[in-house]
Amino acid sequence: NGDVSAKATGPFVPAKEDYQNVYNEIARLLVEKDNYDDGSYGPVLVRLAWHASGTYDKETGTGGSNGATMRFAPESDHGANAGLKYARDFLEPVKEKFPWISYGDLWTLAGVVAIQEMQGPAIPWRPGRQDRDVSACTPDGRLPDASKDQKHIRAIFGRMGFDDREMVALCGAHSLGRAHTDRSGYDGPWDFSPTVFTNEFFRLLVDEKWGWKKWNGPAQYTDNTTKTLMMLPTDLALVKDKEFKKHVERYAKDSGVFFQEFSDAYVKLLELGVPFTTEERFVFKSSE
Ligand code: HIF
Repeated sequence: NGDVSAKATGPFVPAKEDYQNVYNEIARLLVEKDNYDDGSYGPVLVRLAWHASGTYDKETGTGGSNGATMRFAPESDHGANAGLKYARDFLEPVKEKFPWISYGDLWTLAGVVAIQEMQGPAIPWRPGRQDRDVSACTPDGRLPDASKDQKHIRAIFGRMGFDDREMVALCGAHSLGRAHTDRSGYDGPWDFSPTVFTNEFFRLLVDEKWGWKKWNGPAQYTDNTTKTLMMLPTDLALVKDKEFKKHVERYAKDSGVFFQEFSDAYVKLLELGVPFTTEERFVFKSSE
C-alpha cells in the first residue's frame, strides 16, 4: 500500500486528531491524579499556561509561550513562578508519550484541557510554538505583582496588548485554584468551587463584603461572611476602579457573556508572540 509507506517514511505532521489524543491523555491524567490540592491539577495547569504566555512584551516581541523558556533557570526560579514545577512535572509523562509536541504547545494545550474539563468555555487552540534555549529566558518582573493596584494591572496587561475589558475577563480565571503560603505567601481559594470554572469570582466581588485578613502574612482580603475565602489586592482593584467595575458587573450578571469574552481573551493570551504558520484553530472535544 503506497499510502502507508509514504506515511512511514515522510516527516510526521500531526493533525487535529493527534492533538485531540494529547488532550485526551491530559484529561485522563487529571482524573487519575486527583490526590492534589482541592482534588485537581487543573488550576495549576491554567496558571502554567498563563505564566508561560504572560511574559510577552509587544514592543520587543520577546517572551510569550513560544520557547517554553520556563524550563530553565533563571526563569523557573522567578518568584512569580513558584509552584509551577508541579504543573510541569505533571505534564512530563505526556511529553514522553507524545515526544513530537513542543513544550510550548503542550503547556498551552494543557491550559485549554484544564479549562474545558473544569466545565469552562471551549478555548480554540492552534499549534506552532517551537522550543528555544536558555538564552531566550525573559527577565524577572514581567508577571504581575498581586500587592499592587489597577495602575499596575493596566501596565502589565497593556504591555501584552490587552484592553480593560479583556483584562477583567481574564481575571475571572481566579475562580479556579488557590493561593499557597509556600509559593506566593498568600493563602486560600477565591471561591467555593475552586475546581469548577464559573463566574463566581465576579459575583463574590460584587455581593460580598471584603476586609483585610488579620494575620502575619502578606496583605490580602477575606470575605466577611465565612472568612474562608480570599482576594488579592489586585482582585479588589477590579471593583475599586470604575472602568474595570463595569465589566465585573456585566460578568457577575451574565455567565454566558463572561464565558465568551474570557475564551476570546484567553485565546489571545496563549497566542502572544507565536510565529504561527497556520490560521486554523482546533476546538477540542471535552470528556464526557
Ligand atoms: Fe493568578 N495568581 N494572577 N491568574 N492564578 C495566583 C494563582 C492563580 C495574579 C496572582 C496570583 C491571572 C492573573 C493574576 C491563576 C490564573 C490566572 C496566585 C497564588 C497569585 C498570587 C499562587 C500560589 O500561591 O499558588 C495576579 C497579580 C494577576 C493579575 C491580576 C490570570 C487571570 C486571572 C491571567 C490567570 O489566568 C490560577 C488558575 C491560579 C491558581 C493556581 C493554583 O495552584 O491553584
